Amino acid sequence: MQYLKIEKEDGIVQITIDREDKLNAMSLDVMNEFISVLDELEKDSSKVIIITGAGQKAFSAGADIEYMSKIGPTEAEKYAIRGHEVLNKIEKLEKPVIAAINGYALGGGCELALSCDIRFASPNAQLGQPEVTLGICPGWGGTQRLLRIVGPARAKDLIFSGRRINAEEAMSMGLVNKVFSSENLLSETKSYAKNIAKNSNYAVGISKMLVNRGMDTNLDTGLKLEIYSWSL
Ligand code: DAK
Repeated sequence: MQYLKIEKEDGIVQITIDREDKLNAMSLDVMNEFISVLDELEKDSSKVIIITGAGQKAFSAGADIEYMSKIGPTEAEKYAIRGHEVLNKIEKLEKPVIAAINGYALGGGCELALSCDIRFASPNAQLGQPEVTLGICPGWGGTQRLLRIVGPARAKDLIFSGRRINAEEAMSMGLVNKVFSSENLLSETKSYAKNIAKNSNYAVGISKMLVNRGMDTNLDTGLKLEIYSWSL
């Protein structure tokens, strides 16, 4: 791995996007490495995954603008699809994934955090979907996942304006679960992950699936899925 740093301890896996000089922007190489790691995590005995960014400044400043400005249509399509594959894999992974947002989480960086189950942030975090300011619309699920997490009015406010919000505002709208000081963000996230890891992997995984599926279905179907999960 060149761009992802992987640390494993007691069933907790920390994935750090390691491109500090580019504010952890996610190029195609970063996305390809994510696929390899997630493929492994689907099968191994790890219990909880934490995603964060290297350094003190950024979780991820988003898709790699420099890379996007240089590629043609074929690579652009590959890049777009890859991004969706990564975020879908995170969402569908039958293990909790926690984003530890230690600075900028913009565009694709915010969308990466949205695909996680829980979001913790440090006070210097800045979240936003600035794509419209670049003449594009969010492309890695921002319109859909943000909608489901904060509701249509807030999602439209953030997407139409492209404005950045701080950790406190993000928490007030349910976009961030909790704010920890920059020094404690990772240790608190790990200790939270360790508490989850004490529980049944199977039960936590099924619960994740049920909540996720429940957001996209009606109550009757969601309740039937819950009943069905007991007999699995
Ligand atoms: N990509 C590539 N490099 C980036 C970057 C990014 N997103 N963000 C920052 N960098 C690089 C800078 O170019 C700079 O590199 P050097 O010049 O030093 O080589 C280095 O990181 C440090 O950045 P700054 O010097 O700008 O640092 P500042 O503290 O002054 O500013 C900033 C921090 C976060 C405010 C600023 O860097 C910034 O505004 N960055 C861009 C943030 C942004 O707009 N992010 C959204 C990207 S668009 C789609 C799929 C996905 C997407 C769209 C479509 N389809 C499927 C169609 C996703 C789009 C996006 O994510």
